[in-house]
Amino acid sequence: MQIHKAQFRCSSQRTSQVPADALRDIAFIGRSNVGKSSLINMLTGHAGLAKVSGTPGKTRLINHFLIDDRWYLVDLPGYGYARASRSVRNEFSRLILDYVLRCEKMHFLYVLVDARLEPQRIDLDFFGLLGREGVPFGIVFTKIDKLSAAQLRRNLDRYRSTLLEQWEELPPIFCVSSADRRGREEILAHIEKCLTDCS
Ligand SMILES: Nc1nc2c(ncn2[C@@H]2O[C@H](COP(=O)(O)OP(=O)(O)OP(=O)(O)O)[C@@H](O)[C@H]2O)c(=O)[nH]1
Ligand SMILES: [Mg+2]
Repeated sequence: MQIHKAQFRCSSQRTSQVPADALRDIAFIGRSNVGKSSLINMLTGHAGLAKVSGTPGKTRLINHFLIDDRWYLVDLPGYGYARASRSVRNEFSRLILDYVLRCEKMHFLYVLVDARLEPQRIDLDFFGLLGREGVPFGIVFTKIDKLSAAQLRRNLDRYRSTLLEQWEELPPIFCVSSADRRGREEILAHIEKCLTDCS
């Protein structure tokens, strides 16, 4: 799939404010600073579309980008930003959970994890929740340009074994770098499949 047109549509503070049309959302979520906004810019080929920052907690709202007048790519706030105050953290979690678990537009969720890190409790718990709630999701390992091929293989093996302690079947797994654009075609092909499978 190619993306020809990507337009910022709106930022929502709550699920009731998301676009009311019938177009489907493909959303990106993950811990703060994992590279959600960078990946959205890389996939769309628009460098400044989603705001990227070295400071965690940059994306605070549900951002909808209309793609080729056909579907929405959604940038969500990061979870688990330890330095945010408790009330801000709670507000983020409420916003995220309400959207992810209850919004009918939400069609497929890519959960991003930093390929350099060992499996983090907060991500594993989140996968568990998605599984229990029946939310369709995939895992995207980010920033793979910061690892050698051998390190990446080792980290992926470790991650898969951890997941297999709890899951009988693994969700779709992708590896990307927004720096060198690796993984772009695979994700775009998967999005296309998600959009056509259930149309
Ligand atoms: N080397 C490298 N750096 C990356 C990659 N993706 C993101 N970064 C850097 O990581 C930092 C965070 O990127 P963002 O895209 O803003 O992360 P985010 O997940 O949207 O962050 P929040 O909105 O704060 O939750 C920025 O400094 C990016 O330049 C990547 O694939 N490779
Ligand atoms: Mg962001």
